[in-house]
Amino acid sequence: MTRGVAQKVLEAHLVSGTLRAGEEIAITIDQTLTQDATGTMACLQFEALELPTVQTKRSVSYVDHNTLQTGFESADDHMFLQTVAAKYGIYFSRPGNGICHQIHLERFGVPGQTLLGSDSHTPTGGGLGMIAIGSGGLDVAVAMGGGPFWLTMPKILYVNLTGRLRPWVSAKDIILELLRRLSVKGGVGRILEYGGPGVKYLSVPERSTIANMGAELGATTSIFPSDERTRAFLKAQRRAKDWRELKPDNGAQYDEEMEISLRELEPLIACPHSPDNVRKVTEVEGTKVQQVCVGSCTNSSFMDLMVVAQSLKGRHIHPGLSMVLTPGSKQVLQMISENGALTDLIAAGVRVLESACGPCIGMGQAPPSGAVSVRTFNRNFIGRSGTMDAQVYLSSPETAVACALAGEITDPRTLGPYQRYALPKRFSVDDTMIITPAPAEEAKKVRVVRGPNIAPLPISNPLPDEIKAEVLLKLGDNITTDHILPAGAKVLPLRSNIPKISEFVFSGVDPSFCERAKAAGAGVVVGGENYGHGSSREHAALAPMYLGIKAVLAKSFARIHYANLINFGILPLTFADPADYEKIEQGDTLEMTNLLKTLREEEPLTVENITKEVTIPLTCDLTPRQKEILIMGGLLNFTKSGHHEKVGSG
Ligand code: MIC
Ligand code: SF4
Repeated sequence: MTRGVAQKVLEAHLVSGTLRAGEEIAITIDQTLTQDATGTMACLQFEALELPTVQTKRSVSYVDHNTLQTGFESADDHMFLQTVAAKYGIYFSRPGNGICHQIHLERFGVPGQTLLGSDSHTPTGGGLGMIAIGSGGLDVAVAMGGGPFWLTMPKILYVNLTGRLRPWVSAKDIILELLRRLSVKGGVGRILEYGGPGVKYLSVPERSTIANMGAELGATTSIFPSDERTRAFLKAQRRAKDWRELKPDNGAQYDEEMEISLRELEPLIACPHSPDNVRKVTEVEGTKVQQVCVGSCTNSSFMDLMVVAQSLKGRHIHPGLSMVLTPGSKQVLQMISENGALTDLIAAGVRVLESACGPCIGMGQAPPSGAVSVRTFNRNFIGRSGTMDAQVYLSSPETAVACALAGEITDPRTLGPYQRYALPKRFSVDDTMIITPAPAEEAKKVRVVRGPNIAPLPISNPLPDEIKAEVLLKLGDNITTDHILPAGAKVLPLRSNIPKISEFVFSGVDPSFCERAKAAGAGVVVGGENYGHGSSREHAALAPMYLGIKAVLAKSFARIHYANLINFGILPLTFADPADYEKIEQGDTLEMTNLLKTLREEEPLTVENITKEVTIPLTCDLTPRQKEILIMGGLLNFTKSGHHEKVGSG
């Protein structure tokens, strides 16, 4: 049997099922990653499992999202995370050390291993040849406890890269081209495996930019082979011993294939308000720009920042705009400081912030009203920047710096000669901002510090046999988890406090939602296609659960959110006929009876619209394991009951 890279890594980790697209499989997890905005919940959940220590090869807890510390909340969360890490054998990356995905590449990722992270951009690790998957925090907590990760085996889409990029065209343009072709739904149920003659021209950070934004395609993950370029990267990080080769068999077979000719690509840009609204930069040239942001886990590597610094050297940003920079990690910041590039950036008028997510998650630097902001980030959902009517564009660092100099959207090819920055022979390695777990004896003595912002985990109840509830909200297609539960400087510090954060559920869509849900006591939400795409935040399931949401009815769901709904005992239901979406209005009362028997005996699922007097057939794609989780009221109850060992070969 001839296998590709993804199949090889999955096969080596398979503990249940067979690698046939559509089948439920379980894989062992070598490494986990959490970040502060999802990590406090994951840690509370891990504590609830009552295990003495993590069971993975390596678990790392990062602080990168909530570093603004506008009040005591986030600082308290950091203390909580640090002490939990010390107690349970988790590496702790301190605030200021940088963005989880960037650091994980630099210091921890290992080709051929599996990584599960409570952040949707965890697939960044695919640039190193890992099967790296984003999930809700509870799935990560279970993996930290040694449990396998369950997923539906995706189709494998082979992306054959041919030729070589031309000057001023970079890795970001490759993934923008994929988004242009496939859309934000195009990767759902797929792993993207990259290969072909073009791969050897891409360094690990470039590959990781592409793998990172596979999340925007809705893909389960993306993976590159591990080759000499991978070895060079690990060697430069002084981790040559972590390298192993990983390549597809000759004639490897894939479910689907496509080709991208790198030579033919031009600078691309995603226009407001979706990462797949991609145009050629030349098509939107001349649009005035008020803000340029460089950074985020997509484009904040040393090489990305060097392209920007070199282009700005001896020049100044346009007076009509503000430019901010968030380096990906302390390593990157230190290196641009050591080689003088930081001086060039500062001299050019760039506002340099700390190494963190920052403006990418709306933690500061909200653009002015109605402003155009060009960002090297990965998401431009409406309002995510902190300004509801801002027009956010996503581009490569090359395009961003061209815009910064001209004050308007500009094709970087106008900037003159281009020097693609080569991978340094040596990165500056200094792990002093990573706290290594203490020996078990010492760890036992650690007292976990819980500030007042850390509220206890809300309890989810077993599934009732009957649900009768009002449709509290009816929404359209492509609802993101940012719609369901926004982030930003006001809301993000409340991630450890479900009662408080639940007040913001759907606040950008319908500010009365929380109050109405509380008054109703129970409710249903109706959505269109690809409901819940974007961030992995399980709060987008947990907080609605807290408000009494019993079911979400949609035309289709995004993978991570679907799993999160199940994990917190909310029924994710799909219309058998998408046209039936029209048969429900906000305010209607829906009823489902005999649920337990229907689920267990695989009888046809229907929902009764009592208001409209119609019966609506539903499809049930739930696996036996997922049904059991729902019936028990969520994954925590299920795991604690020891069920995960019994149910599920699916
Ligand atoms: C994001 O980019 O939306 C985030 C913030 O990193 C999220 C995680 C979160 O909401 O905490 C993600 O991508 O999963
Ligand atoms: Fe942080 Fe932005 Fe990356 Fe999310 S997408 S992990 S907020 S940098």
